[in-house]
Amino acid sequence: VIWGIHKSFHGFHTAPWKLRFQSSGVGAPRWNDNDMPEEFNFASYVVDYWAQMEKEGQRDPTPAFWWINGRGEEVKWSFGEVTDLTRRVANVFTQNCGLQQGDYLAVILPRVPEWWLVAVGCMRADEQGLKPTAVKRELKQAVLFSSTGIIFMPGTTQLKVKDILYRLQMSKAKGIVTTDDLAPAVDSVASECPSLKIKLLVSDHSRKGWMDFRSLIKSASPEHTCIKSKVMDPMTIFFTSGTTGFPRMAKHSHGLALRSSLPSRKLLQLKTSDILWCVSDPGWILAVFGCLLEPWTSGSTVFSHNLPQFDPKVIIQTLSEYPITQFIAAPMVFRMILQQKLTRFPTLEHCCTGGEALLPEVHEQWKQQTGLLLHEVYGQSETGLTCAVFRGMKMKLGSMGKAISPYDVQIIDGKGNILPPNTEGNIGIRMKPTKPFGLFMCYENNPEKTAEVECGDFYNTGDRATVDSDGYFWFLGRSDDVINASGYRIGPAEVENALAEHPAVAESAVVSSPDSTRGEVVKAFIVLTPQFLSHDRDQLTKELQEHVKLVTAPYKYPRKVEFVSELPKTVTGKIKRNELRKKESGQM
Ligand code: BCO
Repeated sequence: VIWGIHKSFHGFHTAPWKLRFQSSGVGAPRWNDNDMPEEFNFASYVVDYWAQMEKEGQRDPTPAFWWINGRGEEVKWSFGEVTDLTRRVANVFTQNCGLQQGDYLAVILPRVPEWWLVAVGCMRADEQGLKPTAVKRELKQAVLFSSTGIIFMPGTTQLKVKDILYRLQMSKAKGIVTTDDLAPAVDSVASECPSLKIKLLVSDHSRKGWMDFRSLIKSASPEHTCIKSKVMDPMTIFFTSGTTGFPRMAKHSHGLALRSSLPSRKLLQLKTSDILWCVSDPGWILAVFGCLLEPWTSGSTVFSHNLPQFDPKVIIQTLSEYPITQFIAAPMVFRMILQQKLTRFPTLEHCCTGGEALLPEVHEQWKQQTGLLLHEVYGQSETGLTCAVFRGMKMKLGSMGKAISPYDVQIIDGKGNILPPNTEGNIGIRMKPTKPFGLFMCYENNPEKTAEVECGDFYNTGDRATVDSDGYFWFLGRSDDVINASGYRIGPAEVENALAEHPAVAESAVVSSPDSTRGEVVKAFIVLTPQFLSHDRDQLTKELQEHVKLVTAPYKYPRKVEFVSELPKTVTGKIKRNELRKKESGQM
């Protein structure tokens, strides 16, 4: 039981709501496709709206949030409870922690209920939030306030000490929220992060130097007036890998959340009675979309299973035992489920996948074994959802569907010229003359990289594709050296830097390599230092893999290793990764 909140807390099941809407009632969108309201805040416009609907008896008596952990613990919250708890969290941030609007908060949490509270609490946080509105108005007239909340920066729990240090230093984060598992790593680098003032621990135990998040929430006031954020005010940052260097900070505005409210985004056609389970790690934009924005915008139930380790058998069991109606996961998850003995899932109606290309045969097998279609979505940390096979739309096998409004998605050449149908080029999103909401604002503190991805009037995704005359996009691959393995975007330099720290590695080149199970995996070509030349290669491979898992997030480790005497290079000494990639895909 999470700090006393379980299904009987606040008596969700006994709430005497009167049903005015049928259980099939679709969550009404309140904006049109190209409307750009001046203000938008997911906490007040969505969460509080549904809390009010509940109060008026206009929403099904299904929970807003349903969490299990496989060890018999369960949490169920109504929207009213989410409103109450996230207001408390906003007060914890602003009153107990002294965080201010625009401060950065690193959030490195597994799938625990507090992840939702932190995200929404950040969105609504206003350091004047406890003051009556009239007083706030007067204060605002006196001082020019920023109108954003606290900017939350999700990160996967696979991050290691160096990754955490890099993130805290790059962002100058004022605070971090994490669990017992990663607190020692944070402590080991905290002295190198002068901006870090607040450490919040999600745990049943206390730890020296850390604030106890759970007890602070319990004792905080549930009164908090949500910040009036503008659509283009910053809301969140995702760290995302590029071809060179370390991950960049893709900064998003509240417009990212507004996109979920558009009528054209009848992507999943969620109803208030739907129960949506998205298994993405909370560190990725897919989780922000699938575990938070999309389901709650429609007033649906978010389902979550705190899986410490990925196990397809547990996924199958959960889909069979709980009344889940919609399921979102990376293609790799569907591939792993298909390797098991499947049963049909009694309540499942709709499945959606994204993060890496979906192979047509996976779609076919899924359809055969479950009777359900697999709907592909495409997007990046910079763009959020960009293309999709909408529910009910005609499906073209192998296509990732059509552009999602308000994005104008085109296939462009290297100068930003629009290419005709069925011509290979880069996927571009129009950003001039007007940047659409939902598209990232910039790479924080990195105007060079931000400028690099601008191409004429477009944001250049760096992904190659074609579009047919019906507007369906067909993904082809990356135009650069970035690797997409199991739905993770991995910069080769991050893996090469980790390998370089091992005494056996003189130099290395990391590229993607096709793989029958995982689609693509990370492969390292390694030139050994003289003293390791006589070492057992299998042993060395294992040692290097374990080494990478230790120094950086383990999902990046090279699943394939090849020892070579030299690396192919240009006359200026640049590694020709392209050549290695071609060799891997059998083109050479
Ligand atoms: O393969 P190994 O068993 O040797 O190693 C695995 C893990 O066991 C290991 N590991 C994980 N945590 C560790 C650890 N080792 C040491 N310490 C830790 N704390 O490291 C390896 C990690 O690989 P993995 O994450 O691929 O593991 P696994 O278990 O095979 O997981 C499979 C998937 C499918 C669950 C996982 O790959 C996954 O979640 N993929 C999806 C990622 C995703 O959601 N991408 C979406 C990004 S957002 C986006 O693209 C926009 C789309 C709209």
